[in-house]
Amino acid sequence: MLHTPHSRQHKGVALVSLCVALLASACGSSSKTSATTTAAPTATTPAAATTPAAATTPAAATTPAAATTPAASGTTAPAAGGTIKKGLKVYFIPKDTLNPYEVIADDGGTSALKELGGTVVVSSGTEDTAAAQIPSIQAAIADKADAIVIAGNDPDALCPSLAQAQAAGIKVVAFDSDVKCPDHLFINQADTEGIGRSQVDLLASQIDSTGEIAILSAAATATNQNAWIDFMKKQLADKYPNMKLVDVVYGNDDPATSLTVLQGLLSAHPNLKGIISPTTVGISTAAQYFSTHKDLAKKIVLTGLGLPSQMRAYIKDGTLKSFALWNPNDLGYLAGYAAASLASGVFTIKDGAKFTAGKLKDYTVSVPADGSPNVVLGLPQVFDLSNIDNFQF
Ligand code: RAM
Repeated sequence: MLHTPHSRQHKGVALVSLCVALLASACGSSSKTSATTTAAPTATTPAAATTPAAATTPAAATTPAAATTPAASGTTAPAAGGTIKKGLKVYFIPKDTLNPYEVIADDGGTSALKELGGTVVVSSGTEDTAAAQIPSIQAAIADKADAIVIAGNDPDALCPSLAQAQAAGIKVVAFDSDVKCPDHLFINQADTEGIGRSQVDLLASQIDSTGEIAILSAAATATNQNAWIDFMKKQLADKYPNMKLVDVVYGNDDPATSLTVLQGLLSAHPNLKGIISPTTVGISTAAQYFSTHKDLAKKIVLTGLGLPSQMRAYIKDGTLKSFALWNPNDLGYLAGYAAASLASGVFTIKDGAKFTAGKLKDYTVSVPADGSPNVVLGLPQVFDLSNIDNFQF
């Protein structure tokens, strides 16, 4: 399912609460209180996990202010019963600390814990690898964190470290990109199948469902992109016999690498009609390149998943027509509430378990036969010239 630009005008509140579904795809360091801090990585951490400079950080996401914030004193009573403990410490471990998307998501987590009287520590490496995240898991254990919220750079390689954390009593929540480890909850940004299939539909509608296409992805081990790509392939097989996927390249959510693999793609496939980049780093890199190579922009349709704040200029100058996303700030906020609720024993991870996520209201855990227990934030939104100015994240 997808929100299309004409389904509504954005009012600055959670996408999930306002949207009308129009299009259905098959769906099936140091820490201090009340502020996000970036933990100093351990000696084994590759590069310092620093908060990106303000210039590279997109405008703050549209989290509504005080009106929706629960009272700061006392405890917050979620619908499922039980109370969230004060003073919780939650480690947010994004894919990396430089990606503006991840920064916005982590900010959402910080807002959630602030509402709940706890703190967030943001810690990760600067490259999208499991190895760069493991020191941050170790730091969370050493720091006696109550919960870890992690965007997995790899589905399996983080499991031994996360198991150590769980053995130390730390609750584990994955968000954005899942891990295939036991006993954790996955906060999914939107239905995985719906994202994958609708990305292909978005491109198909602009290339007459015909021609060679390619994917510019993030890290080759990223669980989220790989799951979306699997459904893109299914959608192509099911609905678009005249579209041919000729290549998938991986830019590791690093702008320089994304540009290099994009240029390789373009020279290897001179007849390319379309590119899907299901990563905010990939699509913004490609859009920037196309905006200065107008011949390419005329010949090749670009779409994917992007931040409106990064893509606005390229929609306005006609480099691309449309792309999709959800509100990453809400994703982090929901993950923060889930982590705090789990750490407080408000709910346990089982099918049908319920918890309340502040301004985003109520969520129910579902346990699919072949995947992680999860909750889904909501529906993706399509952005184009008609609505791009309504979104600030
Ligand atoms: C990038 C990251 C992230 C993904 C978004 C759409 O920022 O790869 O994991 O969810 O794009």
